[in-house]
Amino acid sequence: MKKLTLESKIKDLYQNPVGHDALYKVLMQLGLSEKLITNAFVSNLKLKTIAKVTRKQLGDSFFDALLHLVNMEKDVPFVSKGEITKKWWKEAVFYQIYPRSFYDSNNDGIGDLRGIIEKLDYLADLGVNAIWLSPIYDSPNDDNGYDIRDYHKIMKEFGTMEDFDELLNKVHQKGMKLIMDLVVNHTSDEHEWFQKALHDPQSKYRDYYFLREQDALPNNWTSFFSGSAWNHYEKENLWGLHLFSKKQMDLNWDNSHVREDIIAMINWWLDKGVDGFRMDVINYISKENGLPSGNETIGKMMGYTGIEHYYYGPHLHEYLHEIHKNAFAKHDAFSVGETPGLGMKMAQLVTGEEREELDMIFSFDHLETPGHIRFENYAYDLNYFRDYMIEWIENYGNNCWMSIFYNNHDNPRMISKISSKKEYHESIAILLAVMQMTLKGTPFIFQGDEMGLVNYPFSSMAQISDVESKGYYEEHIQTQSHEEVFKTILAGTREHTRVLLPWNKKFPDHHQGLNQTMNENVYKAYKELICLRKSDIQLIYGDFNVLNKKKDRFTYQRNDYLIDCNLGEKQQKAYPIDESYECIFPKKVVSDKLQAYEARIYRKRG
Ligand code: ISL
Ligand code: CA
Repeated sequence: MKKLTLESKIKDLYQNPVGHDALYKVLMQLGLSEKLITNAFVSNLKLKTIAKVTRKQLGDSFFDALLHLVNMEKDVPFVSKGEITKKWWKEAVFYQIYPRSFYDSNNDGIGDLRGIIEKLDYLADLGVNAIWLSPIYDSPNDDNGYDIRDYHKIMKEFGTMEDFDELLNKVHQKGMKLIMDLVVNHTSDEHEWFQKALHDPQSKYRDYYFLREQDALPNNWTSFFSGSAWNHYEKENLWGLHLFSKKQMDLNWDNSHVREDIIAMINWWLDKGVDGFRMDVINYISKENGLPSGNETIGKMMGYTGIEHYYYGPHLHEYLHEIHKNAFAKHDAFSVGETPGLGMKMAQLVTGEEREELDMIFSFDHLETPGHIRFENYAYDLNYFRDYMIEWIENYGNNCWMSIFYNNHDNPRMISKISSKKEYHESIAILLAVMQMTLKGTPFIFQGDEMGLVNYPFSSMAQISDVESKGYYEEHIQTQSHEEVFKTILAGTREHTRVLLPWNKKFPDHHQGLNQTMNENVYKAYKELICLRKSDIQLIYGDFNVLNKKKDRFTYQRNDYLIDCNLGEKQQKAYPIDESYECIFPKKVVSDKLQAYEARIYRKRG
């Protein structure tokens, strides 16, 4: 990859994978077409020319910061058109369990491992064949287990290691796989390593974290959970870096002992028999040497200052490869990285199979319509989801493989984002399921998707315990009224997907009064669709051809299958189908019109 300078042109920047993803995101956010920068005039503009005319808006050092970032990537993605390698995790249907709110077996208000064991038949009946467990390790729960105190112990409220072993055994007996959550960008401040690091200057653990002895703040980085990313330890006179909460201290991956210890821990779990890991914010592990302050303009654009120094850091590829080689490859284990901020080209550089870094990633760019943020009350546009899926499926390459999901424990429920009108919720739920099970990629169902769950009607901050929402509230209540802040919290809070699942029994916890129930029609649809997906390899490795992508419409073909989706409220004429096709989902179709949010699947006869 040639080094970019201010003399380089827009087209050079767009050819660089990091530059490409950054520009692409900006275009999307501004609602502009890619054509704008691929046209001859704009694409030949020199960066210094643009720097000159945007200096007032973007500041002096914006382009220097951008060039520094893009020049860190030396490789170009390889995009294969060849055959797809077959893997179990490409054929599986995953189900994410957030243990705290999945199923409470002993009525103490907290979901637990025995609860999961009890519900394995339910999951098997639904048809899922792989489970991702959000963290179940020992933790003081500042961030519900994403702050790990001991990687080798089970969280007390969730049960014991015996319970875990039984769970793993039973999952395997049912022919399912189990992946764990791996949170290694940071540990809890109560982890033994951090305690030693903080209290003993001679300890080898001091360099396991980013601890700085100085008067002034080490840099201007901000935390994802509001405020500075540095916590000051008065007694020890030290600053400690935490990209997330004050109780989640970032590990220094540049220290080879950190990497060795983490890799040993990963192997310990893999030796136990777990089938892989979902790797929490794994693209943040390599931080720029010296932790330089972030560019203020980039900080404002991305929402977090300093992010350009760690979301695609200098040693990311090296460390991912090291983990792969020394742990995953040995066990033939599966990895899916949670990688906020990575666009498609960067994703190709971490998931291309020839690179031996990660198997798959979760990209998040489809979770909000561009121009909007999670903490905002707006209607999500499914036309954008369609375009995003087409873009990725057509260009990601056959050496890469996508994950397909709408929900997780960090986001409000997708159905509510799409429409506030209750009468459409069931159709939307089924439409989402149809696309998830027939598009090219691996589906990750989040617990409750199959029940058609929507957002929870919280009425006060007292019902919200999430550390992110609490930080958000404290920060914004300084300048806004309670009503205003609460409205945005209601739109974006992670609490929506953290309420106990409504298994039709009473809930003794703070979510009492839960008025959601499981929607049987949605459950049946999921079950049928999962079964269909598993019954025919064409729906996994088959081709993908778009037949109609007009407004509010998504019609596509996967070899013998034709999927016709209405993405809006207005009735539309169904795709003209001849005798050679039969409608297999839903079973009974009477009209030649697609109703609001209706989705159909046809299959070639014979
Ligand atoms: O919710 C977010 C913060 O604004 C997301 O950006 C989220 O923090 C980000 O996707 C990383 O998420 C993961 O790591 C966090 C944890 O709180 C999330 O639950 C986890 O999924 C820190 O471990
Ligand atoms: Ca319990």
